[in-house]
Amino acid sequence: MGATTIARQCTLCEAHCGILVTVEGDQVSRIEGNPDDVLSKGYICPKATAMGGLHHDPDRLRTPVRKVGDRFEPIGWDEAFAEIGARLRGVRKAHGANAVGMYLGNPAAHSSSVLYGGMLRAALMTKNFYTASSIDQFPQEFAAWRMFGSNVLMPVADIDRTDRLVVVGANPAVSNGSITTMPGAKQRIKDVRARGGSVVVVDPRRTETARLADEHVAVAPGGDPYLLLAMLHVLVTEKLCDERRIADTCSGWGEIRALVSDFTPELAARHAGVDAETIRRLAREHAAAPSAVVYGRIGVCQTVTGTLTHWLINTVNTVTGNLDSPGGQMFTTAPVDVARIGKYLPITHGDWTDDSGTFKSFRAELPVGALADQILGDGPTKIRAMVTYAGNPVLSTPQRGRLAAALDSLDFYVAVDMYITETTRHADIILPPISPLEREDLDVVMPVFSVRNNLRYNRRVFQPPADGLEDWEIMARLVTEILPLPARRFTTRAVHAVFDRLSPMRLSALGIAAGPYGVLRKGPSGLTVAKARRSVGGIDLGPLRPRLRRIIGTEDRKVRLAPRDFVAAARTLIEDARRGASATEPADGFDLRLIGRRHLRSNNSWLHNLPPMVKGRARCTALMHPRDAAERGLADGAPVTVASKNGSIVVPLEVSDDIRRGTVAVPHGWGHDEPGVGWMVAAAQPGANVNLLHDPAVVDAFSGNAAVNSTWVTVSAAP
Ligand SMILES: Nc1nc2c(c(=O)[nH]1)N[C@H]1C(S)=C(S)[C@@H](COP(=O)(O)OP(=O)(O)OC[C@H]3O[C@@H](n4cnc5c(=O)[nH]c(N)nc54)[C@H](O)[C@@H]3O)O[C@H]1N2
Ligand SMILES: Nc1nc2c(c(=O)[nH]1)N[C@H]1C(S)=C(S)[C@@H](COP(=O)(O)OP(=O)(O)OC[C@H]3O[C@@H](n4cnc5c(=O)[nH]c(N)nc54)[C@H](O)[C@@H]3O)O[C@H]1N2
Ligand code: SF4
Ligand SMILES: [Mo]
Repeated sequence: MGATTIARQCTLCEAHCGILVTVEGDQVSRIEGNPDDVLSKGYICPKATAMGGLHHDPDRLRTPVRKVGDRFEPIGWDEAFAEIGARLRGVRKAHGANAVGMYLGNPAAHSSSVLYGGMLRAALMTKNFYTASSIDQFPQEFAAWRMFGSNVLMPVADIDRTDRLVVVGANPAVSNGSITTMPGAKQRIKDVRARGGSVVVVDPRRTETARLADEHVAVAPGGDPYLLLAMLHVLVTEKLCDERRIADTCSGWGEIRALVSDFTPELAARHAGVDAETIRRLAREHAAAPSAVVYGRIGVCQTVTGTLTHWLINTVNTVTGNLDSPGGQMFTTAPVDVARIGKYLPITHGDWTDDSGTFKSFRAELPVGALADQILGDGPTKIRAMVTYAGNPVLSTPQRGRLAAALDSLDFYVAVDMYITETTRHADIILPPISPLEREDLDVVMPVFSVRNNLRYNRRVFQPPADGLEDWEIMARLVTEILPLPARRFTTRAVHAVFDRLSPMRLSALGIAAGPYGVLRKGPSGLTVAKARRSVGGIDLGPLRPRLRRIIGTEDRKVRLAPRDFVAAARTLIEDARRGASATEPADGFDLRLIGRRHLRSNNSWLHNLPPMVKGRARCTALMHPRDAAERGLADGAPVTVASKNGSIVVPLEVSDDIRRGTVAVPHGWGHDEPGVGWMVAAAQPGANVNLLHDPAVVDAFSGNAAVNSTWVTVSAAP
């Protein structure tokens, strides 16, 4: 049988690298990088082959399953939807809309089906809506909302043109960039230096990215706001700011100057864990570079000062003239121009809270730390039924180890996922979408945060099975089951007929037609889906262009440098620091700070079932500095107990001077030793669930984002 090769993208992580998938018969025989891809230019990481592994994985669910006793049995789609509808409507009728909760996980954002995830969320009209965003980019959205008037306006680092890249709390050499999508990040970083620029990495660990840099600054975990405030002090007192541009484009400059006027690098040094001279030099070098960008990501999102830190990152870039300017922080002009639409979306904070009053809603969503208690509690918005879509919150979120029991206690739980995971094993019914290689799609989400404007099309590699459904079709069916339709037996068919005509592909095509390159707008390109379809590596829409004035959502159309509550919180931080106290001080006998880490062959919790992704040394280890290990009498490879006030786990120790003293790093997404999980390869090398150690109530002060890089632990020899 002849081989055929099909161009599409790997949709496992944000990079969405272009791949060439070679198929012989019904088998994927090879996956390579697509040199014609306009964004990734041939780069792929070792995970790309997992697109084939996933497709062929015998543990992947191919039909809906229903829990019978402690096992799952296949069930037909119609029967499944009928039961789900009856159960969800029953809970809503008896207890109201808030009694049905929904959790939406990360892979949902990797196909245009996410539009229908949003539709289901809207149909549910529940206050109990959660996503992985609140352990991820909430602080970045919050800072963007307050500074630029829209949560969507999270600026992207213009890495391909910058003269100076300062990476703070991100490891793009492994992650390939996030909210600055940069497939092949390693080469892009090398290129900064090759064209005469410089690269600095600010991270408690000497990461794979730090190894490519001119300089590694081993900041203390949580030390970044002190570092950035002191950099601003230097920029202000040494008059290194772009005053004209600030006056033209920003408000609040006076407040910023007053705030940092006496917060010297000497005062910041101990709290930042960085010496004063380095802080001074970082500020001066940022101002002196023709273009420069501080790029911050989840390392700093996942701290109690996440929003403040992202505000300060944006502020340092703005006052040095590097906002909305080539080589600095920029905004994309995506084919579906979400940045432009963003300012019309009403964003609110604190419209409601969880029943304990601890967590405030942000953009109509509650921080995920509230989830287990909302199920287990007995308050007015108690969750009695759940829908999860493409998420594994039992492993991916801190819940004091109570989420598994909470999910078991539900009246009804339906999961949309292709595996029986630590989370979905608690479901009454699991609905699996077709494999990613069976999907046709337009990539409309990732271009919103990519380093170049682009549009790329995903071809099907395999025809989906006759009875296979895509995520969006599953969502559409769930919406239909929830809507209060009269004469349901007759009307559902009509509703489906409407939804079928509104596939995400069609909706995206409309969005593109109405967008900045579309046929409905006058312009040179007349971008159409047909053109994207005809390309083998997508359509390049050019470098990022200055455009903030047109898309900014603030009333006076100026960048709000000094949101009052941010300034007040920063002032408290400064005053505490002056008194010697800071967010980075140890507490209660715990003496080590726990942070996370990612591996190139891993992707959150869900690629551990594919042998090529987990071969070799165990990867769920605690990384510790040799002197910290020696002080505790611990040897490399020995099992150790990592304990916090919330729990403990046992993992092998990995000793390395790549990590700052006083800090340990354990990756998340492991802990596959739960009974009844359906991924058998993963269960054989389970690792441990680091989120058992984190306290769900320790969050970023503004957005409620889980602050999992703030946990104090001890490490000792395992018994
Ligand atoms: N301690 C700690 N915790 C963290 C992090 C950290 O750094 N430290 N990082 C956080 C971050 S950034 C994120 S994004 C979250 C991720 O958290 P989650 O999104 O909750 O978890 P994932 O591990 O991505 O699980 C994805 C699930 O979706 C399923 N899936 C994959 N593709 C599809 C698909 O196309 N359709 C459907 N329906 N299902 C699919 C997989 O089988 C898997 O069960 O984890 C967070 N948790
Ligand atoms: N291979 C791989 N790629 C991925 C993923 C994956 O799991 N594996 N996940 C995808 C997802 S969902 C996301 S959101 C992105 C995330 O992309 P990145 O943000 O690049 O993620 P991390 O690799 O976790 O990098 C966070 C860095 O912050 C550092 N850090 C921790 N605490 C602090 C602190 O207080 N201050 C500073 N300055 N640094 C700190 C950590 O040491 C770590 O190097 O990656 C995506 N890509
Ligand atoms: S970086 Fe790897 S996992 Fe992410 S899209 Fe590219 S090939 Fe896939
Ligand atoms: Mo993420």
